[in-house]
Amino acid sequence: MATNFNASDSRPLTMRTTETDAFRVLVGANRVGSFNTGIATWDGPADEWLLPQARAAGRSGGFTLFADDHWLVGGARVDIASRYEQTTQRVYTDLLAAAHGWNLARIWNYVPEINEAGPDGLEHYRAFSRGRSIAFEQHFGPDFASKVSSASAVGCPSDHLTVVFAATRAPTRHLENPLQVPAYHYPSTYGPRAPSFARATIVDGERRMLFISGTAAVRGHQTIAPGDTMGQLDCTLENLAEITRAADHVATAAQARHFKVYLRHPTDLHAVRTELTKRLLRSTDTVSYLHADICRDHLNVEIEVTLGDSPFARQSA
Ligand code: 3EB
Repeated sequence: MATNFNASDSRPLTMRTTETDAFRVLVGANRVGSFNTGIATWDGPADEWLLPQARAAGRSGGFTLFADDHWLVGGARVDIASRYEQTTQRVYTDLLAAAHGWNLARIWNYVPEINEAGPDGLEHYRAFSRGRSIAFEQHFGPDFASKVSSASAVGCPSDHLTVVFAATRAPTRHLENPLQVPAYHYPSTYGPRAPSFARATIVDGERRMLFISGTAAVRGHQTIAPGDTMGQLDCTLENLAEITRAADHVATAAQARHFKVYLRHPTDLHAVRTELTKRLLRSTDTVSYLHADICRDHLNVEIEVTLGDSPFARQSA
């Protein structure tokens, strides 16, 4: 039988040899859901445990679901099979069907070889963004931008796309950062379809929560301090301060704060951690430093935050 090996088949993937420090998303009672991103954890917890009181709630399309009375969390881990746009569109069509009747609050995307180009020359992140956008448009119609939630999309050393979402019965409000062009309005120089996410989502439940999207050195729509990690960190911290202001009381009242810091280069860990410890972090915060490519290839650092005393227990197992 003839076998065709394309470029991505022959490229060795940097899979981790140990499972212990590959970052995993765990869901539900007894961690019944487990989604391994393959991402190396350099410091802090190597997992986040979502909805520890949830029960398994079956499957929908590619998603395994977990639920309690107020929240629905779903995870899918699918072979990307070098078809980024089609695979992403299918996964998001499944996601939006699974979350029907709930309010989307947060989506985490772990995208294999995120900065590599596909056979047609389109960067994988851009193909991913295209598939995601088409799925949103088909589900919500032309006004879909107002429906997108907070999110992150980073690289992962795997051949599987991992997508995890959290949706709620409570009302949600999606926020934008006044210093940044909404991602869904990025010009087409960044790809044929703009990324479908909001800068943050507030959940107005019994206990309020704030999900801040992956935040990087983007001002307007432009990349700031390309290739300069510490310059990018300054801009990222300003962006975080601004979106926190936009969310007002929710952020400042929060006791529990969970950070994930994605770094492209191992050599940046020490300086970034030192700076964040000095300028941002409290002793009660949970922080994981993770090795991941960022969706624009000149970006070296991205930070996401989840705030609120929540049913999301985010600590080491
Ligand atoms: C940016 O501001 C940086 O495509 O879901 C941050 C958060 C970024 C989410 C996504 C991308 C995404 O454009 C990248």
